[in-house]
Amino acid sequence: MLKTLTTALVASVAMIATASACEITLKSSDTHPDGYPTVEAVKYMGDLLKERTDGRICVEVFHSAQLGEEKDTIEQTKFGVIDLNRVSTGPFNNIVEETKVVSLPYIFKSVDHMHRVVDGPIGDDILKGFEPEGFIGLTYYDGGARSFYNKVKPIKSMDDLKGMKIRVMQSDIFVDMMTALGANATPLPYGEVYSSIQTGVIDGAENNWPSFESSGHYEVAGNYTLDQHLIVPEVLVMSKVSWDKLSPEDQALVKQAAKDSTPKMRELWAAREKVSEEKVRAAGVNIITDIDKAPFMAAMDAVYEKHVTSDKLKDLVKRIRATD
Ligand code: GTR
Repeated sequence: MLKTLTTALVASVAMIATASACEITLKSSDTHPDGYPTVEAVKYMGDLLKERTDGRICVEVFHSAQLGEEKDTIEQTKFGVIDLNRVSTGPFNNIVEETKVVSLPYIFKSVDHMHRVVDGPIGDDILKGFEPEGFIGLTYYDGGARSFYNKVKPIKSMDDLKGMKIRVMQSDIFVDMMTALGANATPLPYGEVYSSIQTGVIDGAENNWPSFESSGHYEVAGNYTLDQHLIVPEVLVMSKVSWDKLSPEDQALVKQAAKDSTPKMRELWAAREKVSEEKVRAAGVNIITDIDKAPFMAAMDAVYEKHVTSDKLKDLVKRIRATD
């Protein structure tokens, strides 16, 4: 008994010592479960930061939406309640105008094209758009290509989508995208998708392989059509409130550690995409690959017309299209 108590005491003293070694602990949010590439990448960033500051600055990742759904955590980040947040650029569309361009359907020719854009000056210009809204855009992560899945029938053409209730991320662009495709858009938080499909509130949703798999959505939506209508990058942002509390030297260290976590994230992403695809296929999901993307692409003109109206966005779209 005494031995157990002593061991417990030693363990807790050790924990306090470790915890107190961090002068600053940055609280970070992620909707995905532990082990998911984005979660692991932010942990990696934290390891780099800890190492580079001799244990002075640490990062604590709250995965699995422990701090809330993306839209709510974005608000909390603005107010400095959450320091770091890893989210899709989608839920930022109605807040940071520049993020709209990377959420446009079929704007990128491929994931490689998206990398070339966000890794260069266009990506930097978009990140700058976060600051006036109370966020520091630190770096980009990958979100693969998003495709439709549903529990009703295999979608092989736009006709099949007609009238279907499809969940989208909470952004006007995605609502308009679904309308242009003839479906009924249902914007919902990510955490509500599984039960909404199960109970028939919606017929399906859309996402990449790792999200389709890790969320378990493939268990309730057995048809996955690889139309790849969206390649939406993800971002790691910091609250400007938290950022302003750091010295310029520490700000530079945070920024660098974030940037350095992107190649690691991409490596983890590539591996996870394969594993997730294997798991979904093994579960017997009907994967539809023979799909003509041209009509889907043509329908998107309406979305561009409605959303790419300011000179700023027109210029960004032009520059993205001029990037090889
Ligand atoms: C995932 C993305 C999440 C979240 C989710 C969604 O691909 O990584 O950040 O945006 O999609 O559909 O809500």
